[in-house]
Amino acid sequence: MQLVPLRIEATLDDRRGSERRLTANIGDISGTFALGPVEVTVERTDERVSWTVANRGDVACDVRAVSLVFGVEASAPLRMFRHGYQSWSPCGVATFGVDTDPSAQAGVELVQATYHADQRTTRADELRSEWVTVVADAAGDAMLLGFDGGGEHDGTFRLRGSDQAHRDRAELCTEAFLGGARIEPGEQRVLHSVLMARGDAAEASVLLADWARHVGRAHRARVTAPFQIGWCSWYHYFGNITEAALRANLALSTDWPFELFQLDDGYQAAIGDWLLTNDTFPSKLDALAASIDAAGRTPGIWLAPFLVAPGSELFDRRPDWVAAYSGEGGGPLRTWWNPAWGGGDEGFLYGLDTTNPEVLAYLEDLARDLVDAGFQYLKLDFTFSPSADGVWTDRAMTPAQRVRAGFEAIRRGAGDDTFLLGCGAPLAPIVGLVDGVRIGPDVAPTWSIDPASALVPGYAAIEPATKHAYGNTLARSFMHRQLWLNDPDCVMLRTVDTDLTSEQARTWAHTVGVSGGMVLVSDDLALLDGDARAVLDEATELGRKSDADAAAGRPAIVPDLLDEQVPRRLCSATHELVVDPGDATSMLQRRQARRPTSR
Ligand code: 9PG
Repeated sequence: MQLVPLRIEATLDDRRGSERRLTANIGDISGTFALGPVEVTVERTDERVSWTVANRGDVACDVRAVSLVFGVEASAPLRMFRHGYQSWSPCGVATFGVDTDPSAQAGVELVQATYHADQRTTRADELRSEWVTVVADAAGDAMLLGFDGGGEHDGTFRLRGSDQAHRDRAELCTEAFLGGARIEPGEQRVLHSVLMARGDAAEASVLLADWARHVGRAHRARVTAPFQIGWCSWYHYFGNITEAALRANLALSTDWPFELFQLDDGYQAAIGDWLLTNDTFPSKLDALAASIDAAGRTPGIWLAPFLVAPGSELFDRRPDWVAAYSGEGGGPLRTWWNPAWGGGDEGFLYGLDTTNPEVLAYLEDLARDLVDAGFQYLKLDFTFSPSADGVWTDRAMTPAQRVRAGFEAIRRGAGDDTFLLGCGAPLAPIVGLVDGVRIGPDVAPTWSIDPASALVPGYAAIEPATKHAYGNTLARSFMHRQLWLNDPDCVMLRTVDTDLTSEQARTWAHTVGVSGGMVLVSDDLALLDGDARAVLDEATELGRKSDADAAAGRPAIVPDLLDEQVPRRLCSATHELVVDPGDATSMLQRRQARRPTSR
């Protein structure tokens, strides 16, 4: 497989909301290229493309994206490992010319803003991957391309047909996504380099682990927290959790090996009013944390720090703290929709403006207050919110910088010793700030759903289903302990109040175990018997071994990552799990030989 440099493209947002595309043809990739007012310099060595973008004009320029476009010389069919933008975005292999981007079916910007860096609909023939990708040809030659960071801007790889006449001839765009960030006259920005590595399609997950280790080291990934075992209130009680139910589970947890005890969504007075409890929680937060602490567990709490409900006290006090919609009519920027949360405006939630220093000070104080109340673990959810297109106070900041600024503020307030879990989180911008990251969609007390029943066409795989969490756990196993601790989402142990069979529950628990990721139980403990406990013990025993290997630089690998839409094999140093994703039957085998260690 060869990548032949063809063009540089720049997309500028003009003041009226339309795009302006500029192109420069290139022969030798290294050089300085003018695209209207924009100047791009590129330097390529064997394994790396370094580049910068500058504004050489005399007026400010809103740069949406800058891309290097390569022609792909390879034998068809081409396969692409699609890595998703945030925690819940589906990941897995797709075939060029066969599969499509979900946005091409949906065309719903609120949804696309949630699951992708660029919320605009892709071209019809396009496949995209965020931050990193592996492309493989028919001969099994594979190439990894990955940005060497993500704190300054997002990075998107787009595999698309070259033009109307040659749709089958593929081009690969490596795109620095700046989201319309304003670049002043004379200003130059260094872009994240693109790293390239070659290998065998069957070793894709080893290539990915090598990339993740490199990026993790370069950005001081937080990878030293102990192996996590805990309890989370969400997947049995959901929003109906009460203080009484929380306390009942705490009392029942005595004989369970939980270090963490985490309260999820349902305690808060409103989205945005995180320090106030609602009627179902008569105690204040500090009293709840004290009870958890007295039981010998680490108190954990959920919040969606960058969202605010129109009916909240926070919005009432500071309506000027939200970003604005840039389209006709303006108004507060809606970044999520969940009528169950209440709060007026038809269930829409607004996005706090993380480019406003006052908002950052509020986030820092909020995190400090939660830690002072006794919580040493914060689950930070729906954190994609600052990435949406809109009018933000500081127009120079990219979406990635807006996300990172919010996390930085929370880390400042929470201190170095608090475990931060990113959820619904854009992955690339938060390396070095979080200890753990949710790496897949929500589990549910059911294995799979009918894709035809999807709420949003094309986006079935984001809906809660244990199979969806399973797919991402395999696809992102390479990240564990290289970039953070992976949270595959909770094991589902109960055998009543569930559609999961005990074999499906066990398959999922074994998947979590072999992945080495965090092991969280989320059942009403009153429903669990000795068999459930045995499954948890199997998962934690598998998990501790796999986790220790990941910490030594060898996360679990997936030999069929580029062969199957939903992979079937997950291998730690000691075990191989083989799963039929159709019905979740599985086989767990002890491995004979240790696989070769990577670099
Ligand atoms: C609390 C929950 C739990 C859960 C989180 C998150 O795409 N969606 O519509 C969607 C809705 C909810 C959701 C994820 C995705 O769940 O992952 O663990 O904390 O919030 O509300």
